[in-house]
Amino acid sequence: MTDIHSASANYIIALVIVFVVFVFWWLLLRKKDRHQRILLMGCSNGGKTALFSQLNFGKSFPTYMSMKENVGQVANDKHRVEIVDIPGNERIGKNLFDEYKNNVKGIIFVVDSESVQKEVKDVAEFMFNLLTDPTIRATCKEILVLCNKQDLDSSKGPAVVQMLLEKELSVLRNLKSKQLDSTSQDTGGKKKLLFLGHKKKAFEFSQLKPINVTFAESILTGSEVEESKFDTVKYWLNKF
Ligand SMILES: Nc1nc2c(ncn2[C@@H]2O[C@H](COP(=O)(O)OP(=O)(O)O)[C@@H](O)[C@H]2O)c(=O)[nH]1
Ligand SMILES: [Mg+2]
Repeated sequence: MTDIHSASANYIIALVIVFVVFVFWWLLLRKKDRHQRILLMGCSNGGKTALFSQLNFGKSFPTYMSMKENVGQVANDKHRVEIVDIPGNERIGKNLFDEYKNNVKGIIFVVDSESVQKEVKDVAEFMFNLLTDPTIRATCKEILVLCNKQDLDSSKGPAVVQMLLEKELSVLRNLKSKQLDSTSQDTGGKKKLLFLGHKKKAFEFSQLKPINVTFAESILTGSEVEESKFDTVKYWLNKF
């Protein structure tokens, strides 16, 4: 009799333990799910790490060529969002991007507005790969193109950066789809690449709907870090 009692008591205790573990696990998952992840992306030297430092520590430190990601939590008006600074370096950046690209709700694409005209092919190629990534297209709803280094005399403003990128992305998407057509014919394969924008029109960022693309300017280092301009980023972060 006592044996039966102690066996059923053990059984109940085991059930309670399983239940408690399950509840903890569920709460943990829910907490993780509520994380809104924002990626800082763009070619090297644009100012991603300077932005990461400004958002996390309120100032920027001297930066080095980044080899690994920086991950931080930044509070907007409602809650905390996760900010991940991915290095622009091609090989390291690609691996880290693959690691962090799930569940991305927004991207801040940082552009060096001083060198953008000269390096527009590289910047557009970087952006093209990002905008045609199926995982990003499935979850990301907001992109802020931050035209940084506005303190430098020869920097281009957001309207010019937008025009340069739209022009280059138009050329690039046609080139890529032609390349893909010829390789698919060679191999008889049916590889599909997401076509950027409308087929019969020159590319414009507005064609990416439901992804909202906003352009803004910033100064992230030196004595000219202007609060008012940096506020654009904080305002944008409130969308999440
Ligand atoms: N003049 C100027 N330099 C900046 C600005 N933002 C960043 N930098 C500098 O640009 C360089 C690259 O910045 P970093 O944040 O490392 O770029 P990342 O490679 O995109 O992470 C550093 O020397 C920064 O001090 C800015 O607004 N104005
Ligand atoms: Mg960096």
